[in-house]
Amino acid sequence: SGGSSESRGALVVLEGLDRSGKTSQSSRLLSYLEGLGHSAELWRFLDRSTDVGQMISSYLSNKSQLDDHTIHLLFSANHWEKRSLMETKLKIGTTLIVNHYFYSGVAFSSAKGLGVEWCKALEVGLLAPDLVLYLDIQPEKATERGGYGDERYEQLEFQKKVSQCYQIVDACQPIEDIEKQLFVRRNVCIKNHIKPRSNLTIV
Ligand code: NYM
Repeated sequence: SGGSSESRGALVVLEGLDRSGKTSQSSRLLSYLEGLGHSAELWRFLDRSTDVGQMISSYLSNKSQLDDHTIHLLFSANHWEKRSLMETKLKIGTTLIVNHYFYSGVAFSSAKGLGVEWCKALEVGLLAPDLVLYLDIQPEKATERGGYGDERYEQLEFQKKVSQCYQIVDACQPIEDIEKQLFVRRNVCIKNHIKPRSNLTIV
């Protein structure tokens, strides 16, 4: 039965700042799954193989200038243009391990000051992951890992902002501060009717 939760592949997302180790871990995960005889593929966003991906790539390498909203729309379009292939693969039983997804879309764009709700709205309707693995690294530590390249977002000050926008709650803060942050997030979830997932669901 095509889309049943038993036969479909899983959508596994690795998230985290640049140089958090997503690529290394996802290729290890891929080998592991293949070793167990699973059908699995490694994907990444941004996906530079498409026309939209090329536009984003040229923006990131400072070859073109784009307004912040416009680049967010392009990143979102890059997720959307892969949606149907993603769904097809999952339905035929292929597990997808995906580096960066709309969480990065929202985190990187809201770090520039765009409204979180505006950023999120464009991603509603994409396929919801079954599992999100967030690789937590301090931005300062990430720069020590061989340094960044020359892409636009690969700068310490910006990565610090992005890391706050991923909304990971630091459990070492005062108890009232943690509660306050969880309260906001919980209410966002309730408002958006987030439910437990079994079959393929959409955001
Ligand atoms: N990025 C990635 C975004 O700003 N928005 C998105 O929606 C996604 C998927 O693009 N610094 C950022 C994160 C990276 C950059 O990704 C390029 P890659 O595949 O790590 O080179």
